[in-house]
Amino acid sequence: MVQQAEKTATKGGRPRIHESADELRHAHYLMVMIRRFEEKAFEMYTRAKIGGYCHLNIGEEAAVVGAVMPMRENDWIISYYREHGHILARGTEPAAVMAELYGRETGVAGGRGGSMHLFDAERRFLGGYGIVGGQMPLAIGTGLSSKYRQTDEVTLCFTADGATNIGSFHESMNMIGLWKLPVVMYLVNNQYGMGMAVARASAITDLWRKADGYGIPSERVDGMDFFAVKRAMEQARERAARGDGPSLVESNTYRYRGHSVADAGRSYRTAEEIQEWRERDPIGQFEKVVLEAGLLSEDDFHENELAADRVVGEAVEFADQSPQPALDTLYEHLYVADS
Ligand SMILES: Cc1ncc(C[n+]2csc(CCOP(=O)(O)OP(=O)(O)O)c2C)c(N)n1
Ligand SMILES: [Mg+2]
Repeated sequence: MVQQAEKTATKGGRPRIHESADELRHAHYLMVMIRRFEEKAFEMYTRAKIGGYCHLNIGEEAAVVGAVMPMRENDWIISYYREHGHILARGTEPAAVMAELYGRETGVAGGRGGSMHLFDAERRFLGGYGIVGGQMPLAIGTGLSSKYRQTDEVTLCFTADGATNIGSFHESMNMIGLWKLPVVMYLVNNQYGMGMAVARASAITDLWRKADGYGIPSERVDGMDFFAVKRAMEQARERAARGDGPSLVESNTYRYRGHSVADAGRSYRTAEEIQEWRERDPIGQFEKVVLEAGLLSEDDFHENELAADRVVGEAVEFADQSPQPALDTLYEHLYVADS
């Protein structure tokens, strides 16, 4: 029980900043760029440039960048369908991501995948999955492979609050815990699965405690605080890399927009609730802390905003000018059995 009580405490206080000015500038740039990218994706969806599904990370920028930044080049990242920011934080070209949303030949998946199936093998970003929970069993595979080959590679597996109620979460956690795989299960709790509040869908609302059943250490962090997320993820990564096994980090955050661009997001939550979370905006908080510490200036932030606008503008131009996949490539990349 003592262990339980300790674990219940959300990490209090402001974690000390150990990043260099360049690292902070980069973190800020990524968060701002992701927000601008997502705002643009929304706009382009409403202009019918983007079709299919489209789930945005607006509001989740600290939860995303703080989790991806500590990962090394040879680590694996597996995600779900709300992953535009995840792949952008990994360093994939925004133009190739936007082109994928447009379904163009130049997209990261040749225009075949779209918003929910972003992929970048070179950066070990293994998707992008539309089936809730479908990504988690894959982390058993990468984790087992990394351990078997005696590497110090770690798998960062994104999951989310709604997905913790699905069977594959529990089956994956069991195998990851049993085999002590080098996996960091990262749970983005944005308070809703579509229109379903956590408390209406999950028997317990301390989601990090679901790891207890599998002997996996876990904690909850403030997902609106870049530094809280990054500290927890650094530790979790380190733990896995040195062979001490998996962990689960729950990040409490919020999506400002609806579940997907087709959902106005108002019917199941109040304007006051949205406003309360907006007041703890991850980019605003980051700027305040870093300014107060005298590590970056307003000019630095402004430069990043201009750079993000430019890059996102260029991404849209690139996607607009890119060709559709050629008709005679329709059967490429498919498993089709000859009859
Ligand atoms: C197996 C399965 N069941 C249902 C759905 C429909 N669905 C898509 S997203 C979603 C909610 C998942 O919420 P959460 O895991 O919290 O992720 P979030 O969208 O909030 O990031 C549901 C039920 C699906 N895609 N797959
Ligand atoms: Mg959710």
